[in-house]
Amino acid sequence: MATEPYIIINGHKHVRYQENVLSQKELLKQSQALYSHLNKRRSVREYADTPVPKEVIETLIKTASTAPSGAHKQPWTFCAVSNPALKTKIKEAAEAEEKESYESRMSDRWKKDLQPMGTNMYKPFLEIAPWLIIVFKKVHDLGDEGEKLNNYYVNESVGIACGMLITAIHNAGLVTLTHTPSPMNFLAKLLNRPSNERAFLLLPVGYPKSPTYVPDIKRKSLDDVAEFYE
Ligand code: IYR
Repeated sequence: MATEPYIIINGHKHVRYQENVLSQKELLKQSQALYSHLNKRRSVREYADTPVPKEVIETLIKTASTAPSGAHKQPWTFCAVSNPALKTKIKEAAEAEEKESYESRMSDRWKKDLQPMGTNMYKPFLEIAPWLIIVFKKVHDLGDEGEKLNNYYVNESVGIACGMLITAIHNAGLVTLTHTPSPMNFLAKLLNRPSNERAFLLLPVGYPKSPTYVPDIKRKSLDDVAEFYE
């Protein structure tokens, strides 16, 4: 039987999915190769000021934007900042919030949990990294007349897109960090974002400073994170 290039379901066109059927041996090889590659990823807080071409950042953002999302609404905006004056403003505002957090908002227990990571209120990477990608979630869309249009599972969708962005950054040979200054509303102001957008995550992107040291953490074993029901 000839396969159709597309079919219609409920009046909507469905195109044929490009299948990629691998042997069991190939499945194992591919899954192990990605695991071994991603297991080398580390959050890095010290950056070189070496430039990264804009086209690379554009490709990383396009990759993140392939993420699945509720009703395919793609409820995100990725703001990529390389402008030095703007990076300085972001650093100053983030450090002001972080100072407040470290000095009064965060509990002693929280600060104790963070001690092995060596974090503090100073965020020099916000100026040194060649790019900052600030991810905004769209709590709703705006129609042509400014009316609110629903988005669905916004946090899940944007979280998945951020995971794919982090993967893409690592795969490109660059490093990043999931920076969450809190509260983050200063980012929407500094970047003039529309009323339907809220800052979700800030990711510096660049080469690591050489040499760079990261905390000697261990990842949980498969047994610690998985249960199988066969
Ligand atoms: N946002 C603060 C504090 C912080 C919180 C957690 I949870 C971390 O894993 C790391 C840092 C900061 O950026 O320092």
